[in-house]
Amino acid sequence: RSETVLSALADGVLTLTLNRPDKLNSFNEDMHRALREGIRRAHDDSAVRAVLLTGAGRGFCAGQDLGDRDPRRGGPAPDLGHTLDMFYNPTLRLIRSLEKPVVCAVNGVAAGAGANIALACDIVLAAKSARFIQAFARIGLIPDAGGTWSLARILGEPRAKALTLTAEPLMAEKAADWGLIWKAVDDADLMDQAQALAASLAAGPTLGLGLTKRLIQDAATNSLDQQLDAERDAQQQAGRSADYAEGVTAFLEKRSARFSGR
Ligand code: T3D
Repeated sequence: RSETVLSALADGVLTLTLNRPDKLNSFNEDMHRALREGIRRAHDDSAVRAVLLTGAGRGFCAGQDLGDRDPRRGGPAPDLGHTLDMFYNPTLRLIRSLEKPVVCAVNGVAAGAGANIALACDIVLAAKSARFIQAFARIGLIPDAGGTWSLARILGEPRAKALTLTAEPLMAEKAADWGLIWKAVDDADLMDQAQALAASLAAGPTLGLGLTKRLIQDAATNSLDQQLDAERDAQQQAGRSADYAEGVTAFLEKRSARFSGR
């Protein structure tokens, strides 16, 4: 049986490649489990200092494998709330709670939950030919995998509603113009740029980067007072790290810092 998620660790970067290219890397249960295991490993393994998520073949991810939801097979209607609880939501939470940077290289179409998993990552690069499709309305579902949350938050209601109610594709360059992703890059350059970015993050001050990620995420729901307190606590922690001492020493010695991630 072929692996549904390829996993490779090099230079502190754990690369997770969704690997059901014949189905545009849509999710079956096996791929759900494999992706979740991959991100759990990133939580648990201190050798992992950044994650790079991408897809094999011409697509990034087409969301749920609809072949596994064929109503023509009969039987009761599927319990989709349960599958969100079992599969999509834990993965989303693992990505957001990982105190290490997650780079997503969207190599091709990202549809349904596939689009929204990409948007949950910390820095998203997309090939110019890639498109993001909130495909749910085409099949009578609502945008899940955090889509209503991230789209409303990043784009505001007018664009979030238009994208989700029409299911119109959004090309990568426009997604970047709208601030939904970090960058759209030439297709041929995508993986080089994404790998270089992930490698430079993995060589960074991991503890400080993890705290920064959490602060930015928490800012949306914190008051300024709460956020100032959270910054104080995080800076207290960062100030005790070996990487802070190294960063300042390297500056004073006019050389590049060699961060250990601690
Ligand atoms: O169920 C739950 O647990 C609830 C959670 C739901 C989360 C969701 O993600 S719901 C949304 C599910 N996804 C979709 O509705 C997208 C379906 N796919 C498409 O609309 C199109 O495939 C794309 C717009 C993504 C790409 O179009 P195109 O023309 O580039 O490719 P294609 O020819 O449609 O697809 C290529 C192959 O992949 C094709 O197989 P074939 O004919 O070559 O054997 C196609 O059937 C297969 N494929 C693409 N998406 C899926 C899929 N097979 C199963 N499930 C898919 N989602």
